[in-house]
Amino acid sequence: MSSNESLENLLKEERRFAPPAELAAAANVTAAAYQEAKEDRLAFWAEQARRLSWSTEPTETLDWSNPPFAKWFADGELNVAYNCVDRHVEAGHGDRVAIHFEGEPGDSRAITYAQLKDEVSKAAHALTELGIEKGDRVAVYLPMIPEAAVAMLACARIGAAHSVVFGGFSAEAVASRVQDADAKLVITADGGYRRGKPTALKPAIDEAVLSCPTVQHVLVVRRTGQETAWTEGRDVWWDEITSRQSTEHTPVPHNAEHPLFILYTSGTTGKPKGILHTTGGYLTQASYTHHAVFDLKPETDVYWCTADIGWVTGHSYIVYGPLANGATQVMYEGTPDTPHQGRFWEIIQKYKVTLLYTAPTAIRTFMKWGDDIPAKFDLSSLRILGSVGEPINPEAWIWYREHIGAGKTPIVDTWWQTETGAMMISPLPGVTHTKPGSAQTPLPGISATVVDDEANEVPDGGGGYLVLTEPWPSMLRTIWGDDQRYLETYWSRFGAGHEGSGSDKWTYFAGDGAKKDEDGDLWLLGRVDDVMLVSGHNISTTEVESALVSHPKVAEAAVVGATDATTGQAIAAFVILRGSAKDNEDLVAELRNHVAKVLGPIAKPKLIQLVSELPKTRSGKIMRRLLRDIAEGRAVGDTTTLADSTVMDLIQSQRSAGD
Ligand code: 6R9
Repeated sequence: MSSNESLENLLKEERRFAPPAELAAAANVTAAAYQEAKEDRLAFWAEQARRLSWSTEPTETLDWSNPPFAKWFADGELNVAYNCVDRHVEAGHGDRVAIHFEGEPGDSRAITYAQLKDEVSKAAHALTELGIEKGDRVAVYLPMIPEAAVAMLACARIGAAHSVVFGGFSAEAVASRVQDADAKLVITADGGYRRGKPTALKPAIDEAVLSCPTVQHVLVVRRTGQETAWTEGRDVWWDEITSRQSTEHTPVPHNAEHPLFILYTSGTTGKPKGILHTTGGYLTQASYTHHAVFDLKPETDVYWCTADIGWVTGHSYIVYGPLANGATQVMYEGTPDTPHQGRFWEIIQKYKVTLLYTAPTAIRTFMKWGDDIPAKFDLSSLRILGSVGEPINPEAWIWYREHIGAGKTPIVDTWWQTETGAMMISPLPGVTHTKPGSAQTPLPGISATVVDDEANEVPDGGGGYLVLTEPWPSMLRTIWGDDQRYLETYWSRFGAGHEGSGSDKWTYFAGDGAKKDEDGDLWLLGRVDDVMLVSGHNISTTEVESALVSHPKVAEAAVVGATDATTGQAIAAFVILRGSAKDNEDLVAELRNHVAKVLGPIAKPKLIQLVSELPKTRSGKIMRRLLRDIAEGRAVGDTTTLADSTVMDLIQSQRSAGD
């Protein structure tokens, strides 16, 4: 992309929503925070670090003497599990529910902070009995059950880094991650419930560990009770080993820069990157952002994040942020349509959920299922709605606000990454006048902007690449075992890390396209690899998708650029209709014209294919690479990270039926 042909500013959004007066009046964080952080960013973060209980208070905030390798609060010491559990019990909140667990088959369990402390303590002793020591790595491969949080906190407590791997990944995917981290222990379950039936998990681990010589034990949580193959001496039942441990466990302090976890992100090519997060800075920002962006009032709020624990959102906004803040939260094991398509709304009604955090992919699925489903439930407890994972299309944003938020709850569209560890760009619910589809403003203490190819900051109204221009507390520290790849992937495109740049400023390249609107607000436009070049114009897949979703008959759309002899790339769109909409001969023409009207004729898709599903990762991101394979008539590439591997066959058959 050249600077004079940067991402086009095609989509105009004029709607604005002021924060509710009542919320603004009592908000945890006000506009003053931006000013305070601007005056002295490091003092601001030092103050936020005081949200935590330190066994040794840090005297130093940031050590950036060896960029891009950061140290935050480097002379401080703390225990993350103590901060997430014990201190709430000591403060007299032991009877507060930490987790309302809702199993897919309908079983439920309420776990108080006092009980959580006992569970984490027993698990910490069990890990020690199994030979796990400070500095070791433990792989976690579990369904969405409370033991997943307990296992992570037990690792944190004794100073072993966890590496959580999605319960849906194959044996091969698990093996490569376990090998890369040299994990000594794998924690798994017999199985979990998904789509109404028990799904085995342990067989994948049995297969994976055959090629993982560092693994000494497999610790197995009993969830489904299904028949499970057993290797004597290696395998240990979780309930058997934990039940004989003491509920008292003294948390030992760890240095602020001690590794807390590794989480693998797939990346577009090559082997997965093990993103390393450490202790003090990570917990500071996870806790602060959860407090600020969800305006959490721990005494009265009921929070629910629908992410899986195997995704970074589950780490920062199910386990560490909310528990550090003493929140009461819902944890749900299953899928949104089991046993019926109103399951989420039923859960919100049952627990009177006040704060909901979910992904655009889920919201668009609910749009597809129809407005009448949420309308059957009492959702009046909700006061803030969050979104994460992908750009949220303006129409999906409006639908979320209207049909879930009764037309009045603020929507916080939170941009961040596995690498950033915690939220970076988001509205503040009591401050920001929100705009559908825009993440808007860097949070207090965060520096983000948009640059062109030559690393020049673009003016308001311009587009280019999202960059982060100052280090932040929860930033990744490196790629596990590969400092060089860390440098090359994130720090060598712009700024001081770029050869010959002449700049002494280190600049983090996020890999996302973005634009600044006339007010200077930020719009995220998807991964830069997904930007299309049509007849010399850069067009973002996100904007064409949003234009399609703004048509009343469309629920969801995925757009890719397919090689084209005349235009370089041609726009190909895969479209899912809303529940009530009917396909007819003119619809494709109508949709093409609609895009031309909203964005201009240049953005008119050459091909529109109606489909019933889209290929998505387990965290709900559309895998456009696979759709590009179809649009260009190639064999479909690697599908191992797909949530449902049958989707590609389905799309192929719908494509040939449409031809
Ligand atoms: C938290 C998470 C990171 C990538 C990121 C971007 C996309 C996430 C977004 C968003 C637009 C948002 N992304 N949140 N794009 N608006 N609010 O998703 O982490 O799985 O590492 O993905 O997700 O493309 O670069 P991760």
